[in-house]
Amino acid sequence: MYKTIGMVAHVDAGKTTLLEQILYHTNSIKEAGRVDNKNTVLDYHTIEKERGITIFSDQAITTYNNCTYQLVDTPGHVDFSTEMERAIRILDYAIIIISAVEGIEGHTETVWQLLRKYNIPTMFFINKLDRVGADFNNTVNEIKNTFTKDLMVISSEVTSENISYLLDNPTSELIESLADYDDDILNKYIDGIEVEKEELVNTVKRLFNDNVIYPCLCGIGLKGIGIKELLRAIDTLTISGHTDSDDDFPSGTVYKIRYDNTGNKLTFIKLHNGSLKVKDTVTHRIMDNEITEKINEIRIYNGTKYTLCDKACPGQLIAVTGLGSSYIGEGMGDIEDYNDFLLIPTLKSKVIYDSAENPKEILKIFSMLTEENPSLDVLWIEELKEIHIKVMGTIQLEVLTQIVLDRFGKTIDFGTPEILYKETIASKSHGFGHFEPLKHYAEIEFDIEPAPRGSGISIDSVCSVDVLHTRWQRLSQKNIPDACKKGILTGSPLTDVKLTLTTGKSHVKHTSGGDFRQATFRAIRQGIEKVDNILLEPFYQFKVKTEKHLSGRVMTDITKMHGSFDSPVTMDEHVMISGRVPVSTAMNYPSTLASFSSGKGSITFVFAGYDSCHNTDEVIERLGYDKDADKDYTSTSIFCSHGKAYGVRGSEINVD
Ligand SMILES: Nc1nc2c(ncn2[C@@H]2O[C@H](COP(=O)(O)OP(=O)(O)OP(=O)(O)O)[C@@H](O)[C@H]2O)c(=O)[nH]1
Ligand SMILES: [Mg+2]
Repeated sequence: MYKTIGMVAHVDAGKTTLLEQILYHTNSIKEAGRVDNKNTVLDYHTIEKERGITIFSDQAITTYNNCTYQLVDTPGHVDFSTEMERAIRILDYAIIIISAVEGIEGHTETVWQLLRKYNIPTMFFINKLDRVGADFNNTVNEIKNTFTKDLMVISSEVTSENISYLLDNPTSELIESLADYDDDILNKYIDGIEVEKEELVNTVKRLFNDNVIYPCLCGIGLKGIGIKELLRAIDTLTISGHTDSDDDFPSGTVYKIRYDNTGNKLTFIKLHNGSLKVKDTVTHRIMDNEITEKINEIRIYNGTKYTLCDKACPGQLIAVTGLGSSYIGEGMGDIEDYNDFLLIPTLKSKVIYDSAENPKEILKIFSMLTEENPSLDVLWIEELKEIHIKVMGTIQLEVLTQIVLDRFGKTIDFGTPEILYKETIASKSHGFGHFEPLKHYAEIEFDIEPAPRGSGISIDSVCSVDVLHTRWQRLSQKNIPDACKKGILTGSPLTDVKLTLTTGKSHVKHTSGGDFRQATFRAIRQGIEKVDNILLEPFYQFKVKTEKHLSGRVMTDITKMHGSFDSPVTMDEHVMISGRVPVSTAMNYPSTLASFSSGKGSITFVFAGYDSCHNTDEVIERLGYDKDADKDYTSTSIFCSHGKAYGVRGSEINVD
């Protein structure tokens, strides 16, 4: 039986430390290492040891009560949150760790949203009870007020070093809380009948697995206090949702890609069903093609070490060699691919390298890094001969510089990160595209409508298959994401639009696959050129905590940054101000705040989607995109007359 459990939280909450203690308490390691001593099972990369933070999501394995636990550590730093989101998607359960001193910090809110989006049963562990200022009750209340009223405290602090496990010694408070969710317990509670321990545990287990309640435990990760209780909760409240039968057809998800030092590609797969053996084949579906490859090795990773195995079972996390065409988010068997990540970079940066370097070599390195972290989305800009990548923040750039030096022996740098803008349309339009150079033919039309903020691009068709064959419709629709990569204001990607294929034409003899790509690009361009477009910029949801007397200064600053805020909340000598602010103006505010508050003020950011840009004209002028000079994204349709092709500009075409 395999269960995958992830540690998630804000940076420094104690995830890696807690995971190390679980390994120690389940006899997987003889001594518990410490992050500060750089000797933990995870955080083994040099770069993680040097910085004292987790950067890569890695796994360790332990057994407890006849069950194999695959423990996944995730980075807490915002700059590495795409790595965290990829890990979250393969978890059976999550443990959110919250420091009893700092309480809920910004990034943990993002983590909570992701866990709810992906429906992952979640426990809380209130940590660092040993530190001055630790307040268990306060933290419980904060979780209830911020995240969920359905928190169920199942271990409590007797003294900071002595934890009571409430599923053994239930308090009347616990029974009363559970009675809100279960009629049997309610009746027993009303009639004063004792609830049997088994019923109690089973009820908590059912409600937890159904994502109805969230058990909460506490302790001191660093000193191994509260770990026994946490293990008991994990053991009794979690189930292995995977079938034990390995007769089923294998299905799984690729959740991680890594290249080892010898350039060997490792494909990390969570196997959901069936079994996978060495020499089995895997078929990748890439565009319209199928590529079949053979598995050479199956590795079971435990920290930096791995063992080889011949056969993997359902629920297992494995790394295989031999698959050159695998990609993150790939579904195997009857599992669909996914690439709908919630966390996306808001910045882009140019790779700067020595002119003596071959750009192709550098591009190859970043293509490999993009395979490992698709959010980098490396882009080669042919006109400028530049390599661009997308990033979450400046720490990520520092780490990438070091990775490229350590792994590939190349010294590189990055240009100042710039905001990644997006564009959308202000009103409904209709686009027409015709592509008919000699011996080619495709025509396509779309209704193009604005869609809600954050909804991205959605695609539909109302065109009958008698008018345009499914094959051509599919081909056209498949090219929409590429066609939407550039808007007309700044050449930034188009988003928040609904495209409905209304009609189209093909030619029995002359239409080839690429023709519908050409017609689709032209139709979308023609449609968006007819209406007003809106420039969008990324926003942060922010939370500032500072001394009361500085609240005026903070609010003035937020206004100057074109942000908005809710009424400040006062707590003792402090004030909390939350609101929304453009990433572009707030990017450097943490250091400004640290300086005028003498290090006592703090600010946390959570990505809050895209909205209308506060300085559209300035950005359009600065980016200087000339839509009419962009040959790849033109609204000009190509017609043919008497064997001669000629272009008609989009503005001269009137089809509604
Ligand atoms: N006092 C005290 N310190 C703790 C406790 N747990 C962890 N720490 C310390 O907190 C710091 C951060 O611990 P980590 O385990 O690296 O935290 P993390 O959540 O893995 O951090 P990231 O991976 O960077 O997100 C280290 O200095 C730990 O020694 C605890 O229970 N009490
Ligand atoms: Mg860590």
